[in-house]
Amino acid sequence: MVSVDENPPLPPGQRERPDFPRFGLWPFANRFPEQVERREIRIHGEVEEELTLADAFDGLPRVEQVSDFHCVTTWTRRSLRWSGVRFVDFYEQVVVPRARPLSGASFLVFRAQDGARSGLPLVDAISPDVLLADRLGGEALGVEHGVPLRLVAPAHYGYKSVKYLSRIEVRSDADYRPSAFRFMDHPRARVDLEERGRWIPGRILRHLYRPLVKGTIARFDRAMEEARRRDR
Ligand SMILES: Nc1nc2c(c(=O)[nH]1)N[C@H]1C(S)=C(S)[C@@H](COP(=O)(O)O)O[C@H]1N2
Ligand SMILES: [Mo]
Repeated sequence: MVSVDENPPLPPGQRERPDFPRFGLWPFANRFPEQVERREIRIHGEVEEELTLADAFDGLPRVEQVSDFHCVTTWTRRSLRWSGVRFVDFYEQVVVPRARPLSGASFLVFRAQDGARSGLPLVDAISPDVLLADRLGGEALGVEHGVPLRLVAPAHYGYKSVKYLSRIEVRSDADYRPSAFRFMDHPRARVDLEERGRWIPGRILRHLYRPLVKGTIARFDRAMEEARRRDR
């Protein structure tokens, strides 16, 4: 009998969750996007032409992708259905011809409307499974998950999948200030290699992070509730 493995094993140190909680570093729980109407994005840094695009998707083919999402604190949500454009299409068809990155361009820093930021080597960012997404599960992204635009980089820990994305800086080095302490930000953060952070091995970090999950989710939930009450 042939057995089909419908539930491939989770990456090292991860545990599955049935839900997809709003999540992040504590200071970001109470910060929200200022503008949710336009998929506007600014390209700056080591480029010949800095520019602001009114619509990052302009003319690019829309794609759907089902992928798992892995937070560095060890929770995984499987099979999320994203819709958006491939980051590689955006980079090659918009950023390269219009902003014209300088020859040494090798690293991208992603910045968000809430002040969060993280970076990825260009080689990782142009992997075909990296998306600029504006829809999740057949619906427009909400404030919980990154309206109006977020990065989705499924092979990397969740902190690389910047929500409320508003700026992309092109660099020739990986030197940027991450949202968290530097030891918490690995320049690549590949899930399969358990690159949770730098200097401290992922196998150790997983035990330090796991106890933080519950409280963080509660804090982000509470902040969301308060924001909804304010807006009513
Ligand atoms: N702008 C922004 N992007 C962010 C964060 C954040 O707080 N702000 N948190 C990161 C972390 S640690 C994770 S695990 C995911 C969580 O995505 P979700 O809130 O849509 O579940 O977003 C990432 N991107
Ligand atoms: Mo995370």
